[in-house]
Amino acid sequence: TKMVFATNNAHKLEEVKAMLGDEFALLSLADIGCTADIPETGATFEHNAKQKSDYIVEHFQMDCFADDSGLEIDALQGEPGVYSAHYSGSRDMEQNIALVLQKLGANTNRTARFRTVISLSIAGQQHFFDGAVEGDIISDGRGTAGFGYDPIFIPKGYEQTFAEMPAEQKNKISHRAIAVEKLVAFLRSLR
Ligand code: ITT
Repeated sequence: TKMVFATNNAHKLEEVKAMLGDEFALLSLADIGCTADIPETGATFEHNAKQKSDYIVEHFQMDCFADDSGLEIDALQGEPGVYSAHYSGSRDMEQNIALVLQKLGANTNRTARFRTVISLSIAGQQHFFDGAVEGDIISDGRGTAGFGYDPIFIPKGYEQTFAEMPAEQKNKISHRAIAVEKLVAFLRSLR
């Protein structure tokens, strides 16, 4: 049986498909003919992830999961956090990155983390899986791979930004990879 991955973000879909491989079949929102802009109005990743998976359960009655994620910067009291996708008021990532760098200015505290919460609804049951990766925000973006804030984030213990790494490497160590590993372990335990 196939699960819906409730995302409108093509990069997330591509990353998660690469992580799952052939073991679990996914349907995208396009595959099920869902064109809605699913509301996300909560103050936490958990709340927003569950809103997205609940929407699919309510309207399509299918097993599904959703990913809510973002970048938490310590010197900005955890912002952009749940506002990561439209921090500047627009979804334009050049503008969002520019705002983050402007707010950080010359602050020497550059520590941050990416967080993902996955909300899974399967057979009427609700489950959450999370992942985080610590790192530092640099002052000038580098690299063209990945998406979102990847050009300004260097994971701890590495020298390249997520946007400089090959996708296979980001997909081994990312916040999303950690959450998806937990999801996969759970799905295997159901078999
Ligand atoms: P869906 O809600 O449709 O899944 P979205 O892009 O709106 O897609 P979120 O609400 O979870 O997703 O917003 C997360 C934002 O955080 C995303 O748009 C990026 O700007 C950023 N982000 C999340 N994961 C990231 C990653 O792996 N690398 C870089 N930035 C990421």
